[in-house]
Parts: sequence; structure tokens; C-alpha cells
Amino acid sequence: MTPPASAPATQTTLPTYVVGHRNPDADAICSAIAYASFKEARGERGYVPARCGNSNARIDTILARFHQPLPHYLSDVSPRVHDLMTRTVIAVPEQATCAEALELLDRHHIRVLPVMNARRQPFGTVSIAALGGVFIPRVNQPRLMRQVHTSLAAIARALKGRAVHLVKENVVEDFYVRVGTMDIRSFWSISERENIAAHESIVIVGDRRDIQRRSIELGIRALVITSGLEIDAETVAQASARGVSIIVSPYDSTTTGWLVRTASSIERIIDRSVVTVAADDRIADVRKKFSVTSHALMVTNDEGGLIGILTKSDIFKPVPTRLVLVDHNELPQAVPGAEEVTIAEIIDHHRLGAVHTAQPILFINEPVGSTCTIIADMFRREGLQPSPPIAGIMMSGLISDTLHLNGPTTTSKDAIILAWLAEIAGVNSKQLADEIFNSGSVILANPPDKVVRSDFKIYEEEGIRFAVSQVEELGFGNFWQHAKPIAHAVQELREEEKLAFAALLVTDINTQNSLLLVKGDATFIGRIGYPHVEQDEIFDMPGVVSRKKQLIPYLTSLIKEMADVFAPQKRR
Ligand SMILES: [Mn+2]
Repeated sequence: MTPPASAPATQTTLPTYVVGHRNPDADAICSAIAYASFKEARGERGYVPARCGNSNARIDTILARFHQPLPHYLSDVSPRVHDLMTRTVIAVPEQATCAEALELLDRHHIRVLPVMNARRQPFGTVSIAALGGVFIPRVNQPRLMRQVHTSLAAIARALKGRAVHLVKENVVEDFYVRVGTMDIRSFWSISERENIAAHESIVIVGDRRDIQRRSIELGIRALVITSGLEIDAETVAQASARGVSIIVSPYDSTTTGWLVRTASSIERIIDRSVVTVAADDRIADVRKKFSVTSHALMVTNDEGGLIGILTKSDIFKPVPTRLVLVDHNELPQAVPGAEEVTIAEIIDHHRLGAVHTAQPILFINEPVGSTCTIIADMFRREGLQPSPPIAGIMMSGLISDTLHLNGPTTTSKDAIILAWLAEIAGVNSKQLADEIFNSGSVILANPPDKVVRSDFKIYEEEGIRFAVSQVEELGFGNFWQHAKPIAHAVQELREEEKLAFAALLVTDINTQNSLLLVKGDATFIGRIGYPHVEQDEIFDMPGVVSRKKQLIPYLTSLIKEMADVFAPQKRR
């Protein structure tokens, strides 16, 4: 028989992605690179820095300055079929016998076998249940009990027998099997009574020369001689002359009869309702296909070839994808699909959002100026020294998030860590800050829709979904020049993301002041207590530079007030 097709197992150790929030800023990118490097320094393998979104001029400047590649792009980590499928597929060709199928099912402790054609395309399955049906004795149907649908070659194979003489051995046909143990006088009477023709009959017999000769005279299809007994040359010559095949079985009559039955072809018990899926399909999407077929899904490539099998138990296996979240801890800000995979660690300096995990995890949340500050401190506390480029990368994330220690989120620890990193990197932090902040105006370098999406985050408070984007500029000149199209882009962002409101915080790094542009619910906008600069949608926010520490708490308090006014019954 054709050997069972099996693909080689490709069990490689999967990476753990260290990834920042969507629409990454410099700290999200730099902390991902730095944390992967920290893991490597500790001798932990397989941590790969990743990003969930595009780079920008500032990030490009930083990466070029310290010779780091752009982290691996992750668009969606939802588990796919290839994450959970069984790659080593045990399958049978359509010509296989029940014996061969049973042996594979038994040897590999499986319940379903795909059946493939010569081009490795699956066209059905054979299950233990279907095979069981073949071997259930149906005593009220004696003719059916004798029937075997197979070829003489398959019978010879099942018996591991010696083919003395074979005629048309590869033709699959219906045979009726009989054991020649009775007296020669009553030998053929049962076959006559059951109306079984000689040319469809197989007779299993020992060294009973009379039965052998009589069978040949009748012109039966094949004689199976049991217990490895010899057969004389004259009988063989008669059989060849009459076109009767002869196989010598090493087993006794009972075992031989049983094995001939197992030589039945699987052809008639193949379940041809095959459901195929692609390796890249999402598990969530293929799950419902199990209601159509009770067996397993066939995973095929573009040519329809079988590359794996997905069983019901496969979809309950743990998903191998692992993430370390840096610079965020809220799921709406995380890479799509994060909620379906393992979150191994979180390193962050933002407010706590609701992330539920199945297992206890390492969660470090410290109210310092940047995630890079926390990671640099981990290096320092473990007595590990980052390489000069990695120290530079951490300086960059820290400088970017704290506006070079000027922002209100800055702590004394940020200053200490920045000095420590500057020493290792051999870089002057003031010079680096100038390079980073001069690396291009986001407003000048991008169309308005990119400006509002370059650093935007979605929040949810009291069931209200809103977004706040931020751009940092040297002066407000560029903003005022493009204020109208930018306002339009904020409105579009609000509609596309179905938000209660969308806001853009434009921060002047020089003067440490901001403007806030808001599009959305008029009642909400009316509650903003800062002075209008123009119309009702741009507000002057002197001294406000931190989205996280100043703006979000303010907006959250407004939303809570509104919730009290409009839906007091909902609140305790
Ligand atoms: Mn940050």
C-alpha cells in the first residue's frame, strides 16, 4: 500500500511579542525594543519587539540615531487555524483496506482518518464508528456477512500471505467468502442455496485435496490455503489452467477468515462530507463549522492539498501566542486579538484599565514619566548594563514622554534614570531632546487624517467611548495654518470610530501650553470650562501638556457629571 501520508512536525518555539499600544508613540516603540533587550540580557529567549501601527518622523529619527530596526509589525494576533491545528496528519489513500485504517487509528490513538487522493487532496474521512459497522455481525443477512469488497492483492497483503498464482489481482470486486471444512458431498450446497456464483467465491481451506480440486473444477475466484500448508504442483497447474487464483495464508482458518474480512476496501464507508479551512482562518470564524461536521476540519493549502487537521479538541488547546504589553494596559488600546491570546506581562505607567487574565502575571505599573524609565530601572536594579544604543533608545522614550523632564508627569526618578542612561549611551540629553523634537512637525509632514491618527487613543468611561489624539509642535503656527482641515479630520475620526466625541490636544513644547480641538456632543462640549479660542470647539489650555495626567482626568470628571445629570437612576 502507499505509505500513510504525513507532514513533518514543525514545532518551533514561538516568540513572545513585546508590543506597545496602537498608534505607537516613541515611548511605546522604545520600551518594546528595550524590554526585549532586557529579557535577552537576563538570558530569557524568544522575546521579539513589535509594534501595532505605523512609524512617524520622530520614531524614525530615534531609530536611525541608535541604529535600531523598526520593530516587527503586528496587525492582529487573533488565533488562527495554523496556531492550533495538528500538523502531523495521519491519512489513508482511497485504496486502503479497513485493516490498514484500523491499524493507523489504533497506533496513533485517533478517531478520524482523512482519505486523500494521489494529489494529497482530502475528499473524505473514515471514522472508528464507520469501521465498526463493517465488523458488526449481521446474522440475519448471511449473504452480506460473507461479502468482502476488495481485491485479491489486498487480501494477500492483509494475510501477509504467499501469492502462488494470481489473476486480475488489482480489480476491486465483491467476493463471498466460505470455509471449506465440510464433507466433500455437502461442500457446495450452501453456495447453491444462497445463490452465490463460483466466480465470486473465495474458499478458505487447509490441505483438503478433494475440496481444493472440487473448487477449481467449479471455477471459483480464489483458493486460500491455511496454516502455510504446501499445495502440490498438479493442483497448482489445474488452478492456472482454470484461471483460479491461489494464496497461501500463514494463519489457521479462523484467523484467515477474520483477516480476509478486514481486507475490505474503505471505499464504501468513506464519509464524503469534507469541510476544508485555510491555515490563516481565524479560530473564532471556523468554530461554527464544527456544527456541520461532527468529525474534523481539513486544513488545505491553495492547491487543495492537506497540510493539517483541526479537531474539536484542538480548538480547546491553549493558544501559543504570548504578548508582553508595554506602555499600555487597556484592551481597546492593545493590538487586535490581544484578548484571545496569553498576556504574559504588563509594564506600564498609565491608569489601570480592565484587563482580565486567566493566570497571574507580572504586572508592573509605576507612575513615572515613561515606560522606558521603568525598564531602565529594571536593568539597573538587576545590575545589568544596557548596550549604549539601547540606553539611547530608553533616553529617547523618556525624553519624548516627559518633554525632556518638563512635563507634569515627570518624577525625580525620571531625572535620575535619564542621567544614568546618558552616561552609558555617551549622549548629551539636551542635544538628543533637540534632535527628537526638531524631527519634523507632524502637522507639516502629514495630511490631516494622518495628523489626528498619528497618536490617538480610545477611552471608555461610563459607557461613553471617546478618543483623544495629541501632537507636539514647536509653537502653534503650523496648527493655525491647517486648523480647518484638521477640525474636519477630527470630525471624520469621530464618525468612523463611532465615538461620543473626538479631541485633538495640540501641545507647544516651547511654552508648555496646549490647545484642545473637540468635535462631538454639543452638551458635552458646552461643559468644558476652558476659554474658547475660536468658535465653540477650540479651547485654550494653558499649562496643560499631559493627556494622561491632566486632560483625561478632566474629561472623565465631565463625563461623570453628565452621567449624574442624564442618567441618575443608573448610578448608586
Ligand atoms: Mn509612555
